[in-house]
Amino acid sequence: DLHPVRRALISVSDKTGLTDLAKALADRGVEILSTGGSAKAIRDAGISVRDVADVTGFPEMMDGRVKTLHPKVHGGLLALRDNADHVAAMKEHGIGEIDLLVVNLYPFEAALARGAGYDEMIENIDIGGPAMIRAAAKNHAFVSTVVDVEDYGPLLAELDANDGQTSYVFRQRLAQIAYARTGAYDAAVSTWMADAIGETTPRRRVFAGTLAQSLRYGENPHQAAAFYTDGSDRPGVAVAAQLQGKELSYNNINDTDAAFELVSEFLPAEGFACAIIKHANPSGVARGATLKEAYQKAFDCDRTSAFGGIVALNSRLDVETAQAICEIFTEVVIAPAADDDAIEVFAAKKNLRLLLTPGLANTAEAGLSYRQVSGGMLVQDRDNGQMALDDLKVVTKKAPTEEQMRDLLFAWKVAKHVKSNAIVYVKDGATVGVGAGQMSRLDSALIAAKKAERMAEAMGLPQPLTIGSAVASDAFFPFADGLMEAAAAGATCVIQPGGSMRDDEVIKAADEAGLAMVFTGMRHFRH
Ligand code: 93A
Repeated sequence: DLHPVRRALISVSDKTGLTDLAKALADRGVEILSTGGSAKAIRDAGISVRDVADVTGFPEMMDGRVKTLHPKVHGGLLALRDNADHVAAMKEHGIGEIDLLVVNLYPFEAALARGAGYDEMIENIDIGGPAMIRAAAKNHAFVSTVVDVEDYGPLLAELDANDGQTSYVFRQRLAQIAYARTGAYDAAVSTWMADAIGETTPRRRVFAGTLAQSLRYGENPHQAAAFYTDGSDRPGVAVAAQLQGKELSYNNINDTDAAFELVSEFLPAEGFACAIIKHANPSGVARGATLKEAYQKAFDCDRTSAFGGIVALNSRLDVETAQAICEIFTEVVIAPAADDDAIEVFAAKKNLRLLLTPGLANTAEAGLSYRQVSGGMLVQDRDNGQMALDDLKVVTKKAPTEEQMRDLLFAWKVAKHVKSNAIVYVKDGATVGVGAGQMSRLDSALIAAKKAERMAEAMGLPQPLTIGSAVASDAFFPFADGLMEAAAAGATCVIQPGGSMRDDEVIKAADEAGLAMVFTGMRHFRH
């Protein structure tokens, strides 16, 4: 199953390592065919090369749109060398075998990343390249297909180990990589087009990413993992610049994403905000008159859980906040920007990663979210639901005061980012109890209140901060019990979607307990 490499076709946009590869191939007696720019670079390096145009008898034309789309190329890639008819056809039409294809495609993803216009994007859609890659990879029984600069070294090593030949297993592996590349490439084109024409429905979409990072392991050390980016320019962990600290782990990336999406709910124009995340749920979220105050209030919600957490900030990190963060062990800090002296404070903390993003994420922006299940993928619109004061409906005799309303909306925004069943108590612009991920809403209410009690004890407060708080529930209270638990914990106002069969019962219980309650009419499940 060894097959010799006698003739190679090289056509690359990314010229990295090109002349070294060409030289190494020429030194091994390989004849090189190549397209315009690649051929020029090879020739300029003093290496012998033949133009594809010379082979096909056709010049490259139409701005290069047609250069390798020719039977002399595709026949040479696709012909079965052990099939008499194929061999006869090659002979009859003067087609020479191509044993090695080295292609990297027009940089569509790079054009996307720099925000190129429609026409430029169109010109960056490679046609001839993927056609050759797919042809060569199909014929991996004989042909080696290299689509990644990273595989130049292994290719040469393979040739040297096998006296100028490649093994079947090696070609198979290259073919699998080749189809991953063409698949991801077309997925990027389709996804770009969907955005360009405003197609947001989850149907008829394709998903693929570009490998951004091989991770040391997944959620657990026995799981292998990698991080793929989808080329989106949405601010967040994927596009953030890491200023210091070791590589992010799988869990870090997941938690940092949760932290940043949450803090992005709070526009800097409306004040400083901070979210601290543990295991994808907030241990605390707060606003503050200063960023440091926001951090400290978020920290105070659950000082125990904040240890080893991920801190997301909605504003430029300043030195005072950096110093406060450094008082406990923190895994990651993500912010839109940072002052030089704040960066200096972190520099002493080698294990802390600082990520800077180009602004906050737009939480109202349309987009898709997907998750994998056994046998498939679930795709839906991103939860970009927004709630303004005017959208709220007061359902109790008592209406919330302006101050309560502010806390209710704050609690609602946080609840959107807490795993269901979510119960969030808020007081004075800070969470004071978060109940997450319980199978019963009542349990979430109980746990959040319990945690607030523990914090009050630890901080030497006369009573838990849930006394006089606002409470949010991500979905309706199916019964009055959860609501009554919140009232028992000291909540005085409630925000929830409403829509339960027993809404009347729940409203009546709220009135009897002297609570003010508003309905949002919108649910924020998050599982
Ligand atoms: O415009 S194309 O789709 N038409 C082609 O026939 C074709 N053949 C190769 N683009 C084509 N290519 C691409 O040109 C390759 O995939 C590679 O990215 C690029 C190399 O061009 P050059 O050697 O002129 O720099």
